[in-house]
Amino acid sequence: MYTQLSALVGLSAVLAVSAHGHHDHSDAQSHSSARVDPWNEKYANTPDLSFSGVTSFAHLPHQKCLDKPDAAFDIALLGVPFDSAVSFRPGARFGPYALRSGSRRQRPDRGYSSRLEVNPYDSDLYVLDCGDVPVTPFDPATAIKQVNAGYKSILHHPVMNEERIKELNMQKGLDGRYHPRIIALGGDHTIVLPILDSLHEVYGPVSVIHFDAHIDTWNPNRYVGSVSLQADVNHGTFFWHAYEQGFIKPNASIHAGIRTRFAGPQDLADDVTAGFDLIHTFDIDDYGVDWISDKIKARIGNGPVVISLDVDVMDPSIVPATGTPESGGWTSRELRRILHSLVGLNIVAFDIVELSPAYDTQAEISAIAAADMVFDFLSILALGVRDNKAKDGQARAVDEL
Ligand SMILES: [Mn+2]
Repeated sequence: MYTQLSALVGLSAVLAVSAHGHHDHSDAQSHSSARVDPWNEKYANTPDLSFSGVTSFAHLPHQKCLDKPDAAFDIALLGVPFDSAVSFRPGARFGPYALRSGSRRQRPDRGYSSRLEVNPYDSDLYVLDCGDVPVTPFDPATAIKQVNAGYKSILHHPVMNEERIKELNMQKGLDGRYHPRIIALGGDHTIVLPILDSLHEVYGPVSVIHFDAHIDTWNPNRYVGSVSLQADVNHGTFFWHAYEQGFIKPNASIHAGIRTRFAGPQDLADDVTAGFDLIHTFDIDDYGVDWISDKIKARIGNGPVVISLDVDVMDPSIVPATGTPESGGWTSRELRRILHSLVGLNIVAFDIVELSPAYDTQAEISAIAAADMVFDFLSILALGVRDNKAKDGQARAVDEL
């Protein structure tokens, strides 16, 4: 009976080792050479399961890259836990934590997308979870400087696989060098102002594809709570500041999913001034996903573009965990179809913001949906940038027929 039980639960090896150790106690050398590690003897290099291990994004390798300026990678996941400039519910400082938690069922060894036909965790690009930028929660002006310094630092780390980046036709910086792609995990949307500052320095003015229920180009002079210069920099005004500071390319950006209320038509006139076109949430029923996708691509063209995704673009029934929810949003399925259609654009950075897990369900529905969007971002990067020179040549050839 005992033999059967010990075989069943695999105890015999463990018991043998401990008996062996006991008998050889007087001979340390013999003990160490004969030592059998009960885990590694049978289970060496077992990968972590979805529910085990320290929680990095998708169980990826991780390090605090800000403390290792020479660390090389091609794609960095960078948490930015700042939420000191929100207009309604706070809590997005826990967004990076929630995104990592929501990503636990993503694993490098099970990361193949049957739709996009790529495993972004097993491509020739090295993806690293770079940890967070530790920003002060007490002083927004300083926190924004910290985000700026942290993002710039990561953006200037060396890339790991330059040849592959070249093959993927990715954009070089104005300095003639390749820079890592960063997926920022917010944080409230204000973090995109210092992010655009950093990207502008490397690439010049960029376009933005902005998924959101809100325009975030509010002119601070017309925005609620404009009581000081610092109060004017917040998660509803940062795109206006980015426009004023020249970070955004004129008339080359677009919002998608808009449905909030406005003070009046002047808000929308300011939005045009800031360089944005606009797709309403309701357009998806009137015109469909392909129309939305075509409109985005026609607006952006081939230039460097940033994809900035506020999770409130999704309906609060899908993603309740956000600070300023608005009814009538897209499903995660609709949004993911639109994202998938953006493969081939010249994307230089992604961010996902405004995930505020205190308002999530116990089932983490928001965090899981948001982490899946990050998987799509990674897949889009792994598939590279469409070679427009080749495509234009082909299009011309067809036209000539
Ligand atoms: Mn929003």
